[in-house]
Formats: sequence, C-alpha cells, structure tokens
Amino acid sequence: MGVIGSDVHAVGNQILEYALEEKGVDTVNIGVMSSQVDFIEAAIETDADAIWISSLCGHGQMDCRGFREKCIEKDIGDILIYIGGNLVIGKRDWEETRKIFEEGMKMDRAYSPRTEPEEAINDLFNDLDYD
Ligand code: B12
Repeated sequence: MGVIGSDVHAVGNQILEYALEEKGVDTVNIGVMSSQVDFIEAAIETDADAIWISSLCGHGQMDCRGFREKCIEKDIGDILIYIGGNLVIGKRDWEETRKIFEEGMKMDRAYSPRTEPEEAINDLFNDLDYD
C-alpha cells in the first residue's frame, strides 16, 4: 500500500494501515510519493496478495495510467488492485469515475471518497476467500 505519484497526503494512508493491521492483515506501507514501479517492486518482493493505492490530490487518472499493464509485464498480472481517495479533480459523477478505474484501467475495485476502511477490508477478505 502507498500513495501514488507526487501526492503527499499521508493521513488516510496511515489510517488504512492501522485498520488493516487491526484486522490481522500483514501490510507493507511504502508511504507517500510512490511511483508505479515502487508499488510493483514492493508487491513482488513481499509476494503480496493485493496492492492498495491511495490517490488524494486529483491526479489519479494520470498517475495510474498503465498500472495493470506494468503488473502484467512483471508477471503479477493477476494481483488484486484496489484504489481509493479523491481520484479525480472536483466533484464528478462517481459511477463515471468508478468505470474509468475499474473498467478502463482494469483495477479490481475503486472506492469513492469517505469510504470506510472496513468496507474495503471486507471486500478484500471476500476477494481472497479469507474467513
Ligand atoms: C490535509 C490536506 C493537505 C495537506 C496534506 C498533509 C499531509 N502530509 O498529509 C497539504 C497542505 C500538504 C495538502 C496539499 C495539497 N492538497 Co490537500 N488536502 C488536505 C485535506 C484538507 C485533508 C486530507 C486528509 O488528511 N483527510 C483525512 C483522511 C483520513 O481522509 P482521506 O485522505 O480521504 O483518506 C480516507 C479515504 O479517502 C479512504 N482512502 C484513501 N485511500 C484509499 C485507498 C483505498 C484502497 C481505499 C479502499 C480507501 C482509501 O480511506 C482513508 C481513510 O478513511 C483534504 C480535504 C479533505 N477534507 O479531504 C485536501 C485535499 C485532498 N487537497 C487537495 C489539493 C488540491 C491539494 C494541493 C494540490 C493544493 C495545492 N494547490 O497545492 C496540494 C497537493 C500536494 C501534493 N503534492 O500532494 C484537494 C484534492 C482535490 C481533488 N482531488 O479533487 C482536497 C480534496 C481539498 C479540496 N477540497 O480541494 N493537502
């Protein structure tokens, strides 16, 4: 998990890490200002089941372009990718934004601002077939 691009918003990332660890999820947090390559290398090094990307500053679409394709190139094409935060600039229709990230960029799940961490953690457990 980490915050992608030149984004320095650190608080949500910290909260997500605490929430995941509280539920017993082993997390590796690469922090703010992380590149696509940073995420992918960390996922490979730690044999991760999922990548959680935060993007708050509004540059999510630009910062995540080609992320799934890079995972495929590095042989982790099937890894679960979740993204959340303020993914686009301003107030756009959420359904439209969700489609950009889930259908266009082939991320498994995109979350709207103010999603409670528990919702995504439940999805993670379901997607990974954990009890
Ligand atoms: C504090 C703050 C800053 C601080 C950050 C300090 C720090 N080191 O963290 C400073 C002053 C540095 C800052 C700078 C900027 N900021 Co600012 N900032 C905020 C502010 C007020 C609060 C962010 C925060 O901490 N929220 C609290 C946490 C708990 O919530 P969160 O981050 O949203 O995270 C939660 C959820 O989003 C979700 N989530 C997040 N990631 C993920 C990932 C997954 C997988 C899942 C499931 C869920 C999830 O779960 C988190 C925990 O509940 C917000 C406005 C707001 N009210 O959100 C603006 C805001 C994010 N900032 C904004 C902007 C524009 C900027 C600047 C570009 C301003 C500028 N012109 O310089 C710069 C960008 C700098 C950069 N390179 O990143 C905009 C973004 C606009 C957009 N996306 O449409 C916002 C929304 C303000 C606004 N309304 O315009 N900012």
